Amino acid sequence: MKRVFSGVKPTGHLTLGNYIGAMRRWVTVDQHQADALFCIVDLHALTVEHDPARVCRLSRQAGTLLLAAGLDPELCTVFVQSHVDEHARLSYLLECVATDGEMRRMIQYREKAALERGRGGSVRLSLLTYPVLMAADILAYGTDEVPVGDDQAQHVELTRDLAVRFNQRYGHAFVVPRATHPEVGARVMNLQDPTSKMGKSDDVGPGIVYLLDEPDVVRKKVMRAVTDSGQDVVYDREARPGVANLLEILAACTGGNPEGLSGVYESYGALKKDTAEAVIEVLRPVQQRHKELCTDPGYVEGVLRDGAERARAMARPTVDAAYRAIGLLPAA
Ligand code: AQP
Repeated sequence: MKRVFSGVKPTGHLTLGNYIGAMRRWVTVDQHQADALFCIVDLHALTVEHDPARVCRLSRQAGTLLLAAGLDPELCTVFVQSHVDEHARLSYLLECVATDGEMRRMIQYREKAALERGRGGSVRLSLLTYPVLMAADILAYGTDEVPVGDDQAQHVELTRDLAVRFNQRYGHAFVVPRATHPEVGARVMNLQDPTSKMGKSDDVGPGIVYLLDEPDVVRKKVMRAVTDSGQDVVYDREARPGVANLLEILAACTGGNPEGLSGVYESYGALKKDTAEAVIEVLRPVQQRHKELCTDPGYVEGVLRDGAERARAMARPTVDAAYRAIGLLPAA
């Protein structure tokens, strides 16, 4: 059975982008068809300025939401990255095969570093090395496939490069993974700025639909989505990014396709109304289950504890073998 690994970063409340771009596929496909691991990658949340109590709270919330979305601990492994030391152990080895130039070319690094500098802050070294830790997350488990949104494609490509390089230099230690992306909704855009990704830690709140937004809040955000001055509903990502984004969200929520749907609508208002209702319907069962799970925090904690134990057992042999391969003296 193929091995699948993916993760979510507790840097903010999870968004519709996280759900459509990644989580939904984890629930409907990956956990059924693969030996799948889903990780709350909390170490990654420390790469930008953070509030310790908030990261802790968001990690717990992410665990609850992953289960609320439908991940089943009987079918897959759900755990927190910092509970499994092998991620950090392997990350260091991979830093010894990655190069400084490679890291500085990463688009997400450049964007986030610019943002930090723009806010007058300094850039943490861990932001630069983040993709190496992500590579360790993936390679520690002998992962075959990494289901992610488009924004993570470059990081998975780097992971492949590092795996190949390590294997060539030190002998075969890692499976070379590949990224998989959803057909529709691989990049959900911000409703207020449809040329930027809907990111959970972005500042533009009204442009982001959070998984726990009440129906009225969703309606308000979608109805106020930026479109353009045209009248007709046309699917054109370049010329009409706002309308294209709404069509893609609607398609992802209803199982249609954006081009086909564009012919159905004669006004932006009708498109927005149907999109809002479709999003509300998709979020309804997740929110209901989330409410139930919040009454039983011990259950979520137990799932994460068992998950970490299983993950540790899977990662340790691979990481130990990599330590030996690179020339480190095994502990007696
Ligand atoms: N807007 C999006 N459209 C499609 N997929 C998305 N993903 C994130 N945003 C979108 C996918 O969700 C998974 C988990 O993402 P992450 O937690 O690793 O963080 P990220 O990719 O850096 O996305 P965020 O939400 O924008 O976080 P911040 O703002 O902290 O950077 C991934 O598979 C991702 O592709």
